[in-house]
Amino acid sequence: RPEAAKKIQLIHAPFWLGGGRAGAELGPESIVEAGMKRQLMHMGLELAEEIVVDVPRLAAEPAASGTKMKYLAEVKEMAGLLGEQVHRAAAGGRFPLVLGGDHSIAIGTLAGLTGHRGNLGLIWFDAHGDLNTEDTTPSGNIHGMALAAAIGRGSFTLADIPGAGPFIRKENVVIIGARDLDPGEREYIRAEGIRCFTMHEIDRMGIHAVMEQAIAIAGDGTDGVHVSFDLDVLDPLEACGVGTPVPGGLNYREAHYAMELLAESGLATSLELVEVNPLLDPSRRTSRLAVELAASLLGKRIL
Ligand code: NNH
Ligand code: MN
Ligand code: MN
Ligand code: MN
Repeated sequence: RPEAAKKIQLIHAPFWLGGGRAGAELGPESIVEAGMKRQLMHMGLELAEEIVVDVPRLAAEPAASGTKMKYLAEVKEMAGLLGEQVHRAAAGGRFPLVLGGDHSIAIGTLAGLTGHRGNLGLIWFDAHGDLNTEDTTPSGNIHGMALAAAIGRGSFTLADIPGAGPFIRKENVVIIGARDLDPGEREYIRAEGIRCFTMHEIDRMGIHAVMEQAIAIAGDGTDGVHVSFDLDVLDPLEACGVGTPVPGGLNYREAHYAMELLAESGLATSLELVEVNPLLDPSRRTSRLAVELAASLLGKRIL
């Protein structure tokens, strides 16, 4: 079990420019409306006053800045502002629970976390690899480059964000649930030996064995583990409210069981939930799932 009930710091990062599809900026509010605060308080967790980061919300067409990376200036500004809040929360002993926003917000979250912890492990739940660079991106969307930035691959990295600490060591990174990797990402994963449990490995080994290995890898010699949870890791039949759905993802129980094992491990020191786009899911089921998964990671048990 996680050590004695920690204080949770909810941080909203209402940002969509990294994913290039409007609606992701409505994710944080939608997740709170779906009952995040009620749920956490019901579990006896203490909540710090929630923070809404004043991210750049509107922008003209991406500036022709001599880069293929769309909205790079806005992403940098967002990451600096978010990182500051995440660092403050972590340094204050609170558990940062960051609500996105598209996955580029992870660059801000990780800037803040690495500013506080020198040796962070990272578990990346995602249908995608998010390991593209300016040179390999098929879309120019920076959410597809967030993990690359975290480990120092490419021309835009954590080092470009004021206050960021060291890159995450590749040896302590795990990707879980991948099923849509771009050619440059596959090549990089193979060449560098990035630990990537694709849906194929999950089918073969089962989610229990995958999570045991993932926890061992992310926890090996690290002083904290961040869980970056892209809701598109779930099967679109469970969670249709994401910008880039890919068939064949985690089912409801696999995802919950993964969170429950993380809770048992007591290893996770922060969580972010990203890519929820309520415009694509009038039922708001995806937002409710985000609440339930956070609860499971934070120690909610069936019995
Ligand atoms: N790999 C594609 C890209 O880089 C899609 C990324 N989309 C995501 N990533 N939602 O998690 O553009
Ligand atoms: Mn992602
Ligand atoms: Mn510090
Ligand atoms: Mn994804």
